[in-house]
Amino acid sequence: MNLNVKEALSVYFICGTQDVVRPLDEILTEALEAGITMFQLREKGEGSIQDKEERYALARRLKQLCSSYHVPFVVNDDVELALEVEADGLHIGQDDGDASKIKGRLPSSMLFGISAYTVEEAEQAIRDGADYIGVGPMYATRSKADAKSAVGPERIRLMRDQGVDLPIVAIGGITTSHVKEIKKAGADGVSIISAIARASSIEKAVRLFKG
Ligand code: TZP
Ligand code: MG
Repeated sequence: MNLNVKEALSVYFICGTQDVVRPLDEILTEALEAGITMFQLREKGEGSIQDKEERYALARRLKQLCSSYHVPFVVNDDVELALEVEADGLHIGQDDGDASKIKGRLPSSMLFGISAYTVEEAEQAIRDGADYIGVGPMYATRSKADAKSAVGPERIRLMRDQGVDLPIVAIGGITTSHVKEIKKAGADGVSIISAIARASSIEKAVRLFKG
């Protein structure tokens, strides 16, 4: 997939079955209809699907759904799964293994995202071959059990000031009211779980996130 990374990061919806109270396929369809620019399957934590076959079937189905809207499909954490379903991207955190080794296993066309909390982690992610970094949590979040303390958009500003020029997506506790300050700090986009997955109107939420 030949994609513009910064554009794809614009409204980056992240979700797993543990995050929703109605079928994920249905929620993702609404989000795609509304114009999300990328999707990440993050099947993780309490309530997530543990059965491998079931996880793979879910990933295949959601990848197909994203393709029909020409929206990149990214897999969180799981290299094997990303390779198996030929995902458009893989996203890993700081605890998911040696990033440069993981990068070496991916087809060159596969988008590679890394979460970075500090300037040092951002610089390391660049050396490891990341195509973008996810920075956060921006604000307090309930969607990640082991989330670190919130750093706010100032962290993105600091990274930009220190010369980090990779595409950046902000994450963590983001609502539609935060978009302006996050972009102003130097982010290329926002990534969101609950403010889309649990929105009373997904269409309206995505429209507001698009700005
Ligand atoms: N990484 C840092 S915060 C977070 C992840 C996966 C959760 C973001 O979810 P929400 O509901 O948008 O705060
Ligand atoms: Mg991870």
